[in-house]
Amino acid sequence: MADSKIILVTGATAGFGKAIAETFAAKGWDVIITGRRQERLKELAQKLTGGYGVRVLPLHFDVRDKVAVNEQLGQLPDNWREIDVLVNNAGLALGRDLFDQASMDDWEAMIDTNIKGLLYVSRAVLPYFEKRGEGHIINIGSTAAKDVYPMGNVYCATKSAVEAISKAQRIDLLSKKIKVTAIHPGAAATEFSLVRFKGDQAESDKVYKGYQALEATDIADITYYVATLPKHVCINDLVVTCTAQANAFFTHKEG
Ligand code: NDP
Ligand code: 8X3
Repeated sequence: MADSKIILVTGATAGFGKAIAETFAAKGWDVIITGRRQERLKELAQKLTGGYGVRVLPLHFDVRDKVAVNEQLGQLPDNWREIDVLVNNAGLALGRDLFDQASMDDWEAMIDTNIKGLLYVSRAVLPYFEKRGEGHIINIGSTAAKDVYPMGNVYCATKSAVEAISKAQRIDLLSKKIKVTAIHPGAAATEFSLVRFKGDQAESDKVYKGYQALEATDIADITYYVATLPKHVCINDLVVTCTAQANAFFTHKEG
């Protein structure tokens, strides 16, 4: 479709990113999907092209690898350069430990992914927005950006950084007509906790027990709403929790 729109979603192999790619494809958008798990990217690409007849460009790289980010995103094929929306979604928490006991490797992986990866991808995509004279960056933050919770230490810090970077991008890119939105979800049942607890399914299940957490599709629908507002309207900062959650500290659980 000559006039179809293009969205680039990082971390599209699971959770929010996958749901966002599906939601936009279902609305006829062409999608660039990225992640480290190549097989999952391939499967999703087949599903989206087969299901919705849209174009899909799967790009396989680690957002922590600055060289790979620039190689993959710096020279997109000509017919993929008119990107309308970038969703900086790839991210993770690793561990939930006291400050004096947490793993330094986990801290570094979160900082490198959630902060540096977001910066690398943003800078690689900006030239396309600048050439077009418009664009929209949607950064996935967290309620962890708004409040630091016990044993959340560096994960919360990385999401505070996402909030600060979003504000900085909005200010510095204002004259280039680039919208910047930070979406801050609360607890959502994705692979997030399985990753955080390093494959411990029982620990992950405990996080979502006794209440109905957000689902990935909730965030995908909200992202679609945010991305399709009129050109002169920009949602800057959006906190979204399930009804049972008041903030990063308080969730009403039953049973
Ligand atoms: P998932 O674990 O389900 O998905 C995370 C995605 O990020 C995967 O596609 C993964 O792909 C990708 N990713 C992780 N590390 C890297 C990396 N180094 N390079 C490239 N891609 C990477 O989690 P969610 O969907 O829940 O998380 C998405 C975002 O939402 C994260 O930024 C998270 O912090 C945030 N968030 C999550 C909440 C929740 O409760 N679920 C709440 C608030 C915010 P792959 O492994 O294939 O590389
Ligand atoms: C994910 C939500 O509460 O685990 O960012 O920090 S939480």
